[in-house]
Amino acid sequence: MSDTNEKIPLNRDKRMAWWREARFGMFIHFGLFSIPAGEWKGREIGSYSEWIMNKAEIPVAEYALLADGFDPRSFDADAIVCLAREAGMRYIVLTAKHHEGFALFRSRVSAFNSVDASPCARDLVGELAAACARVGIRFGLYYSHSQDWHHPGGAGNFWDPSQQGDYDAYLDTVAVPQVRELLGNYGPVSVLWYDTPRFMTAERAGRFQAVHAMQPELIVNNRLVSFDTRAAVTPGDTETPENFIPANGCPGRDWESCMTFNDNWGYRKSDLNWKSTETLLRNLVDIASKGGNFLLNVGLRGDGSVPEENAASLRSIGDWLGRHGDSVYGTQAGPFTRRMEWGRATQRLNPDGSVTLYLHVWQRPETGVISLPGLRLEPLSGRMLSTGIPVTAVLSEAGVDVVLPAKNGGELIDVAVLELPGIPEIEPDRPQLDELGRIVLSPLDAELSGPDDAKPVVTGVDGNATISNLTRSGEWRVIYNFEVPEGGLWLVSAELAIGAYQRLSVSLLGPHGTTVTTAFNASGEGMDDFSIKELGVMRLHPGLQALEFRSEMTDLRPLLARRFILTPIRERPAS
Ligand code: H79
Repeated sequence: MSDTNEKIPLNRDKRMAWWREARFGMFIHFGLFSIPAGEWKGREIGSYSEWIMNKAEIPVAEYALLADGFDPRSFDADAIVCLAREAGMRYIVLTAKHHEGFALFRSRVSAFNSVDASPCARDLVGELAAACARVGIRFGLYYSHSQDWHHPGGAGNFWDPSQQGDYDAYLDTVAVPQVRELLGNYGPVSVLWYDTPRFMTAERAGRFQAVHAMQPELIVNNRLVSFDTRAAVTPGDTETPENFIPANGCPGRDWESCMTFNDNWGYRKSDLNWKSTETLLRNLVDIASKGGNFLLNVGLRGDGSVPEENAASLRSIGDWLGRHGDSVYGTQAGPFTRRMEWGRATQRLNPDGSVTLYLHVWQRPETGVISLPGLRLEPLSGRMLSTGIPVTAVLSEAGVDVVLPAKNGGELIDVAVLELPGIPEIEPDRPQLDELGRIVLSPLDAELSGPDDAKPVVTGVDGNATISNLTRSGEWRVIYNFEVPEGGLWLVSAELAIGAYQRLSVSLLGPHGTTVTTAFNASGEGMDDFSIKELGVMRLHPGLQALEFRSEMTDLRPLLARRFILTPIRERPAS
């Protein structure tokens, strides 16, 4: 009886096995905030709808009255689980308690919960846990452990003095005991999703970690311990980039991009800015191509129902996954070092040593030929995943060229499958060096993303290739992946046409979606023609790097970008 001791958590690889296959999960935000749905006393309250108590500075006693009207009559756990399954999702994470402090489960340590404080007297955590168990979908819980705007001492409530109290006492009498209830009362819990770890020292985190042993298979995210110290203490099992996809994933770590369907986590009545099915599917594929999972959020309405727009979109994604699941579930990050304009790749290592390469084509070139740069291995065979139509792939000067059949009009993303005799070794990108030893990044090398109605686009060819439609700052992303031949200081300049008062920046991105270095430049007085602007100096390490270009505009001003040029600066040898 060696490894049957429940107190010993299974090692990470064993615990993560199902999660690494799963690729796609459903986040559910539900709480009292779902009732006002972004509006308080006839006034639209900005920022996230689930932050309404904070943003409208609603007193604790007044906010608690919402519980009297909490009536999730359309919360149907079986229907939600069924929808998640139809969408091809493999796990669900429900907000058991968000920052507002209201628990969606029976709690002995606080009556502020859906069973004791609301006439509905329902334990929604229990209902969803049971529904998940019935169909075998993994069940997970979000728990706001540090921020709690209701219980005295909980972090984050700056507006209501009646909520003041001792933070450690709050942890010991509310947060830790509630996590114990969640892990003890509902059968298997696969994921515990902490959030906003304000004030969470290693010692405080330890009080929660002691409880995790109740669920030996539990996967815990990286938000238990404060971000300054977590790397030293415990990084958690998963990185959790929020509302973005890191350019190079999170090398060496399991990771999951969580994302909103629109611009709120909680339901907001006025927010109809739903991402299109195509965007969501691209996100899923982009994330899979970098080895991560996609946790897509649904904000339930006040009555517990799923907005129809979300349900329809989820079913379309599931429909596509029904035909293309092989290219997503259980696959690994694609082998290519360079982003390719036509789409994204994933791969599967087969037991016999061969490799199946999946090419997700979301922008079919007019020629019908896509190239796989740096691939020096002749494919054994090729076919389209959903139709079986054969695909030819031939070695070219730069790698392998794949000749696609005509676009399948019925598919949002076509997938071509190549069988390779072994693991594809990708020749590293040659740095794009010009004759002066400078790295020149063309708009054609940029990875562009943004919301459907504000996506950067490239027009023109060669030296005139220009990134335009850079309108709403903070919403678009322009990222360059490139190889640095030599470490040291580099001057970053860019060929830009810019309007007045723009603050431009380039940031070197770290491995986990962090910013390592930033160089800034404030612009001239008026809109000008293209000219080379020096943005600043950065220290670059040799090897693959990702650079992000941004602007901070106060309003809509024109901005056009051409080449980015990195010039090595010779440092004086230290004397
Ligand atoms: O549950 C969702 C968010 O409510 C929660 N995490 C996701 C999964 C979250 N809490 N805080 N944050 C995310 C980031 C902090 C955002 C803030 Fe703000 C910026 C807090 C104050 C300024 C956004 C804008 C929230 C309030 C105003």
